[in-house]
Amino acid sequence: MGRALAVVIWILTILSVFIFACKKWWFPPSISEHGPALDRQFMLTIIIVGLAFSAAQIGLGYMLWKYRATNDGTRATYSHGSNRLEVLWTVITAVIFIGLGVMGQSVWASLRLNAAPPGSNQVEVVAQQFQWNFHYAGKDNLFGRTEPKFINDSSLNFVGLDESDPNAKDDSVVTALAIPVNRPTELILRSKDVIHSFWVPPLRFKQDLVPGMAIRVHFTPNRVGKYELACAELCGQLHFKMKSYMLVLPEEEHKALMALSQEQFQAKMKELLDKYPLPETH
Ligand SMILES: [Cu+2]
Repeated sequence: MGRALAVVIWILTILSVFIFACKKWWFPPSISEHGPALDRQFMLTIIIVGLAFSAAQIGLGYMLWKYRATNDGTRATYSHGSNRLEVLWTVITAVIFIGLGVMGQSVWASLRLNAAPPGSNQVEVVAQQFQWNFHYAGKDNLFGRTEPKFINDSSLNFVGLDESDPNAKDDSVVTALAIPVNRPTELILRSKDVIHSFWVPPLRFKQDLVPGMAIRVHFTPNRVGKYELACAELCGQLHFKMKSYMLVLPEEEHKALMALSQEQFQAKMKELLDKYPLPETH
């Protein structure tokens, strides 16, 4: 029985490692400047934990095999183990995991803790059950004032835009995100009700939207196209419907879009969403 269990554990180990190593179910290609650094960090982590996992499972199988029940009458002996070894592998594990955390935090922090570069394209994002609202500043590059008391879903004022503010005149609010390629974009993320999560896998970006907070994040997409945008937080019954698209547009096309009025913007957005196909999945 001990031998059989050992073999099962080894087979499971090989299968688990194979699932990752064959890369059949893997990330879509990166479309952001920080993507490759994040992928490198991910690979480093997966290789190190993969080695630790394999060593632990092979060792577990070996112990099952070696100390299996036998009929030769030998009695089990007690071992207290080794305090020195305990301390050693605890320290090694701590160093490895804290080290990986420290290495990874520079990419993470550069997108979240550092201010966006000056001249970044800004979009205000307001999430709600179960819809994404993207608020664009329009031609004047100034966001109209928003206030919770102006929020009125039935008259389609999802973000609470103050219509009396002159800066709001050229603003647009649509349910899809359009940003320029090769230029930093800053998102200001808010939620009206519960926690949602902005997630575009090829962008290598995921960030929660928390009620009561305006969370600023920034990134630079470097490939034109249409990408799926999902809510990655189970936010209610219709959570699965909370999806949209992110369009990464050539600079000129983006500029032309930003100059349009709300209705034209909406129509043009529809046209662009039809124009760009989703990337092929492999
Ligand atoms: Cu959601």
